[in-house]
Amino acid sequence: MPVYGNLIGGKWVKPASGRTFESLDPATGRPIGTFQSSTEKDIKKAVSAARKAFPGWKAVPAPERGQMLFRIAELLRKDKEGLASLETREMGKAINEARGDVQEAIDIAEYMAAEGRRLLGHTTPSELPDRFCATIKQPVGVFGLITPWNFPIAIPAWKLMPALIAGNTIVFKPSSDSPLCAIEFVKILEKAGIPPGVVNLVTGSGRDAGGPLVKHKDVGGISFTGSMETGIWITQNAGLKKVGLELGGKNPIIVMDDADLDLAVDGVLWGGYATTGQRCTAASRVIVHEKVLKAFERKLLARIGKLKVGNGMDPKTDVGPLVNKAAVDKTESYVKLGKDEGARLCCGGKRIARKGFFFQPTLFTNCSMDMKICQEEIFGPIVSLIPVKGFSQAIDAANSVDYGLSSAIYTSSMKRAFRAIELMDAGITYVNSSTIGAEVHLPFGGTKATGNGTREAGIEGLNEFTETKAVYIDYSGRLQKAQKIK
Ligand code: TXE
Repeated sequence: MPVYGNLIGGKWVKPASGRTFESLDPATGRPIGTFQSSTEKDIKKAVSAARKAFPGWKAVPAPERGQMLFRIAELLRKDKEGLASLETREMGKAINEARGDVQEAIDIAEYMAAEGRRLLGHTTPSELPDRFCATIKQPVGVFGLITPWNFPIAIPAWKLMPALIAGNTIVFKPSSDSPLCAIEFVKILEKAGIPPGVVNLVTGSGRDAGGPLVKHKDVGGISFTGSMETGIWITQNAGLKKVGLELGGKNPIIVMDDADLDLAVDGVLWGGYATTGQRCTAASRVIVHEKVLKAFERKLLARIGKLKVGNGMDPKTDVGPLVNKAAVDKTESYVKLGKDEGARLCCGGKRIARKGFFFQPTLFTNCSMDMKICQEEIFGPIVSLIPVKGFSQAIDAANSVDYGLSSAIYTSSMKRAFRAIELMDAGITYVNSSTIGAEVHLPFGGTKATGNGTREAGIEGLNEFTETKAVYIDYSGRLQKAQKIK
């Protein structure tokens, strides 16, 4: 079994604890590698290496940093197939989707590389004569990145690329369910010429490695994607650091009575069961106009019956395994809860008796918004159908959860589409398209419990990783006082 180290100050090293853990292939339950169970001591070393590297990296002109990001994109492109296969082996998603994950990393690397020639501030007039006013973007310093396993290359790339182009140095703590993807990704950054100490990688548990990173006084910011519980813990323990949080969703698709039902079925299948429902943007609630409920349910059931569940490496697989046994247990517990709450189980509902962590694509109907299966993030292949009487009830149902990440409406009415864009309380709204499929040049993030207002990707994605400095240059040659002070 290969044993992998941490990357600290440009060297691959073993942790102070001497302890290790294994990452499993969720399709077989077999281990694919042994990784370091790091602790506070390792985090301290990594932060110190990142601190040492910071002045040098900040001094590299941003366009030159951009050249390195372009090289990263090129290397990712060359190794796309290898990385996608690794991803499927380590976290289970269907190979075609894994390719999409690597593509997203390529896209964000190129997008942020080009930012090296922009990183725009703005100029603005002064209230005084002979005074020039502008803003510039500056790096924060050492940034801690804490990531989940569901997009084990794209999410780290979404954080690393803007952090690097802005001139920050990094300590990256990936999920213990996808450490090998993180390691192979970081090796590509090394190959592209990112100097030693600029990106450090420390594997280990959330408590023993993630916690000390969040609390470290020399870390200027934390960017986190994961569960709401951990996100809340981070805000309570990060002190005055800059914190960016992306904490998932309970994303609705509204299907109106004037919708193209076949198109809506395509959207629900893709949004609800792709990545085995383990996307923060997964369409876990489908709010259907009662007039078309029966027809929609029938069409959807027929298509769910055709989904092929299996090892993600098989190109015919639609639905891969869940990430680990805990995820299977959690999904199963929500099936029981749904039945107890009075929802009608239309199909699925059971773990699949074979090696690995497989669960049947599951559909509940007759659901209501007060049910826990309609309120809580399950992160498994469960979709709930919620009947409504009309548009305003549909909007109320869509908005009546704690989260506000993605949302969608299927309708042929322009008026309803624009109303929904206005009224759905979410960071993202799709019209006649599913809740998943974000593009890297648009901002990604949500309202309410989905986060703390930060956005990733797009131009807005740079704000999380930069400080904005206001600059005043007086060329009058005399003391000038603002606010009309004589
Ligand atoms: O998340 P955690 P898990 C949701 C989803 C899923 C559930 C649990 O509902 O079923 O969370 O998944 C690190 N200090 N999402 O257990 O625990 C941890 O090591 C610092 C939604 O994977 O939040 C990992 O690197 N770090 C989601 C990362 O946080 C800590 C994606 C995420 O782990 C820490 C994933 C601590 N105290 C899960 N505790 C989305 N938004 O897409 C844990 N970590």
